[in-house]
Amino acid sequence: MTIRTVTPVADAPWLIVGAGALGQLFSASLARHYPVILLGRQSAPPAIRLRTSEGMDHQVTLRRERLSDWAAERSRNEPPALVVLATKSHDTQAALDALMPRLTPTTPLLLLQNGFQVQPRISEHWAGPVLCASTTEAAYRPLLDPESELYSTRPDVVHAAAGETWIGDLDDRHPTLAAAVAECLGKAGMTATPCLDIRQRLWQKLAVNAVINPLTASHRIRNGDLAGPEFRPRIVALVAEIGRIMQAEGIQPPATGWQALIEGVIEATAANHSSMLQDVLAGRPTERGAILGPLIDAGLRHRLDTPEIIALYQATPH
Ligand code: KPL
Repeated sequence: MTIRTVTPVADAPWLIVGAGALGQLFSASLARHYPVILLGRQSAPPAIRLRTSEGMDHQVTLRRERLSDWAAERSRNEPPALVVLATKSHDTQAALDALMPRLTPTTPLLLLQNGFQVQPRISEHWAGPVLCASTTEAAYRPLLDPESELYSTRPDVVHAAAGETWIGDLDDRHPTLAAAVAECLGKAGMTATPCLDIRQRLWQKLAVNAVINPLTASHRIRNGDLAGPEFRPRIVALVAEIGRIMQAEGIQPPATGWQALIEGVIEATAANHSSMLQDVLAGRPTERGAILGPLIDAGLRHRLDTPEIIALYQATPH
C-alpha cells in the first residue's frame, strides 16, 4: 500500500466523517496543517471554535459539508487521501455505505470508534487498508441553553484533556501506513503512536469503557463518583467477569491488573462526564451495543457466565 497520499505534502483532502466532539477535535487539529473536509449530518458554518486543553480559544476555518451533499456529488468532490470515520459506532456502517459510491474501493480508512463491533466488520469487508485507533483524547461539545448569555461565545468543542492515540490495523498488514498517519497526527499536535497490537488496545479500552460508561450513564453521575464505596461490589463483580473474558480472548491484562487500571481511570477522569453520559444528557443513542455487546458475545463464545454484564446491558440507556 502506498503511503504517498497521506504524507503531509499530499494535496488530496482528508475526509473526516462525523461532527461530534472527536470529529471536530481531529478536524480542527488537522485542518491547520492538511486539507480537511468535515462531513456532518447537518450543514454548518466553515469554522470550528476549539477550546484547547490549555484553555485557549481558537477558531479554525475548514471546509464543512453535509455528508449527503458530498456523497451525492453536489459539490466539487475529489477523491480523499484518507477517510477518518469519527461517527458513533452505531452510525459508522451507514455513513460508509453512503460514501461508498464516491470512494475508490481501496481508499484507506481510519476508524475512531469505541468498543469492538464495527472494527472487525469493516476490516473484513473493505477492500482497502482499515486502520483502527484507540484514543484517550477527551473532548466534549458544551450543552448550553440558547437563552444563556454565554451561548453566542461558546466553543463548538472543548478539548478537555490531551491524551494519546494508538493506530494500527487488526491484521498488522499496514504498519507503514499506520506510521504515516500517526506522524501526520503528531504534526497536528496530537500524540499518536503506530502499533502492532491495536486489537489488544481496543479491548483494553473496551474493558475500561464497559465499567465506567454504562454505570455513569445509568446513574447520571461523573466518573469520579464511581470511587464511592456503594459502587465497589458491583465494579469488582464486573471486573471479575471482564477479566475472564479478556483471558479467553487472549487480551493481556495490564501490569497492575484490570481492577487497578479501571480505578486509575476513574480517578484520573474524576471530573468527566463519560461519553455515554454525554449521549444520554443530549438525548442521543448510546454505544452500549458496541461496548457491552462484544463482551456478551465473547462470553457466549467461550461459554462463560456473564450475569453482571448482562444486567448492566439491560440497565443501560440505549
Ligand atoms: O473513554 C471514556 C469515555 O467517556 O468514553 C472514559 C475513559 C470513560 C473517560 O470518560
